Formats: sequence, structure tokens, C-alpha cells
Amino acid sequence: MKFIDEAKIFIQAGHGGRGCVSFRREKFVPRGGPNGGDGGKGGDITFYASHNLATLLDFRYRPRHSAPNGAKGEGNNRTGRSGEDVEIGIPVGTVIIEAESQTILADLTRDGQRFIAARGGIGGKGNAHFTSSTNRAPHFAQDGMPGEERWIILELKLLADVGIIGRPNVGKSTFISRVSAARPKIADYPFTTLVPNLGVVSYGQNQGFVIADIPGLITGAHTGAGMGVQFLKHVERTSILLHILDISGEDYQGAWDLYESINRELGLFNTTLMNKPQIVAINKTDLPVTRERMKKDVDIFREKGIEVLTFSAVTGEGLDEILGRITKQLERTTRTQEEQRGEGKPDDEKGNP
Ligand SMILES: Nc1nc2c(ncn2[C@@H]2O[C@H](COP(=O)(O)OP(=O)(O)OP(=O)(O)O)[C@@H](O)[C@H]2O)c(=O)[nH]1
Ligand SMILES: [Mg+2]
Repeated sequence: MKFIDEAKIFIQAGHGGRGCVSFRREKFVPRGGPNGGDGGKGGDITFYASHNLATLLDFRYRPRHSAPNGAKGEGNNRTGRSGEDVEIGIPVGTVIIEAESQTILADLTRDGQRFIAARGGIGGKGNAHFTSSTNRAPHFAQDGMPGEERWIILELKLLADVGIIGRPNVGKSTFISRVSAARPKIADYPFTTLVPNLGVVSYGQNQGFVIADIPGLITGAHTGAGMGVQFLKHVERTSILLHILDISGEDYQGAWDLYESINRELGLFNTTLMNKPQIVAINKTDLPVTRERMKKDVDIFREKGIEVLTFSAVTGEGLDEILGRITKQLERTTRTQEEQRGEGKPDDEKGNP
């Protein structure tokens, strides 16, 4: 299945039906009163988030969606039938943006969450509404109101706890395949991963967490080099980043260099990404060249106050420690978020007098 994370579509809700002009006709009643019913309401266009959907691909094939109009009112005070609402499924994590103003209308982050994106017009009133002391037989009725219409942009941003970043070929996909059931393509060339992959990791007694593996980044990615930075939006919502380094390459100039060049790209894309806590880890410790170089690299990072983990996604060495570290960091982040919201501890434990 092709992964599409952006789509521009046009939505048109149904128009309200016209009200009816009609008069009662009964035997022996020469001039009956007005009995024209109201028009029916036009159908709404509603989006709902579903865990069963993973891509916005369908919208590329079908960029226009409209809901039916309400039916005209009828005689005998009968209201016209309402146009049926149209319900459109989108993947959980999709942001709905109004194209013209670029305002975010909704962000559907929970399964089943709904948003009415275009409201159907209400039906016009029939002539039965318009009798007055001076006009007992009104010959007019209202038109229905037009349904709302607008261009909107759907933008899918995956929901994961941890985002893996790094240059191509460092072993991001190998890592996720070792710690979760995700089975992305792995190969000995850059840009093997072309779309993000999600993996669910169960670790310890906790409920586990979700990891996102995205295509590799290179210097100049923010200007479109390589796969560009478009996929970074999928790690925007993660709590932490796992930054994987590979120091076994021939063009190796020290791990700090590699680390900084990726962080620069992050910052140029979006500064909030740069401020996310990062767990830094050097992969491929099974290779002699990596083992040879890593001690110095680890020391350089330590001098700058950053602790670097080392692991081998192939042999599994060091993986457990990484998962433990991620779990701890996630707990810490959750706690901070709760504290910021003033949840968690009761008042008397907060150190208040
Ligand atoms: N020796 C060794 N090779 C590894 C290790 N982890 C990954 N590799 C190899 O490195 C190459 C790249 O691995 P991937 O997992 O595809 O790398 P990636 O970071 O996902 O690459 P892109 O998707 O292109 O960004 C593959 O040939 C892997 O077999 C490791 O721990 N040791
Ligand atoms: Mg990959």
C-alpha cells in the first residue's frame, strides 16, 4: 500500500431544500389556508478518525466529496427529506487544515474522534410559516440555505512515543525490526526506507511504547537533499528522539560531527524538534572498526555532558539498555507533562505550606 501523508480536497455540504407553497384543498372549504412544508436540511460532511486507516492515498484518487441536498418541502405541511450526512474516515493523527486561511480546524488524535468540516444548509420555510393578520394566504416560501464548501488540506502526522533519526544506513530499520514486530526493508544502501514505519515495543511491566522509523537524513535535507525533511513531521509529536550513529564508514570524521549535522537539519526544519530529549546511540559495535573508534567518541560526548549508548542491532548487544533508557525517559517526560498540567500529586505533596 502506498503511503500518502498529505492531500488537498474539496468538500461540499448539501444545500437546504426549498420551502413549499401550497394551500389546503378540502371539499366544501373554498379557500383553505397555506400548508406548504419546510425544505429538508442538506447533509453535513464529517470526518472521523480510524485506527484501521493508515494512509491518505484514497484522497488522491477522490479529491472531491459532497453531501446530498435536502429535498423540497411538500404540501400538507410535510417537511422535505434531509440530505444524508457523509462520513469520511481518516487515519488517527490526521490534522484538518483550511486551505485558504491555513488555519487548523481539527486534529483527530483518538480513534473514533469526529469533526464536522462542512455543515449542510438548513431548509427554507414553507408558506405555512408566513401567515399574518394582513396576509392570510402567503404565496411565497424561503429558499434553502447553501451548504458550506471549502478546500481543506489533510495532513497525517504519525503518533508515536519515540522517533528514530539518523543518517541513511545507520541501522534505524534494523533496530526497529529487532525490538518490535515491524518488518521494514533493510539493505546495505542509503534510502532503503522511503516511508515511515511504526513498531510497538513491549518492554518491562509498562504498557510499552510506539517507535517510528523514518527515512534517513543527510546534510542539506532541509533544502530537499536526499529524501528531504518532509518525514520529520512524523516525529514532531513524539516525546523523545532516538538518534542512531554509525561510525564505521570510510568518510568518518568523528561521531560528534555526524551528530551535529543531523541536529542542524532538525533545527532548520523546526526548532521544537531540536529541543526534544534525545537518546544518542552508536550502532554496529559488532564491527571491529566501530569498537576501535567508539571509546574516543563516547569520551568526546561525555565531555559535553551527553551520555552515548552503544549497541549492535545485528547481535542484539546493548539493545536492552536502550529500551530501558527509553522507558525511563518516557516516564520522566510524562511526569513533567503531568506536573505542567498540575495533575498527579495531591496538593499537600506539592510542598505547599
Ligand atoms: N555489522 C552491522 N551491520 C548492521 C547493523 N545494523 C544494521 N546493519 C546494516 O546496515 C545496513 C543498513 O541498515 P538499515 O537498517 O537498512 O539502515 P537504515 O538506517 O534504516 O537506512 P535507511 O532506511 O536507508 O535510512 C544494512 O546492511 C544492515 O544489515 C549492526 O548492528 N551491525
Ligand atoms: Mg531504513
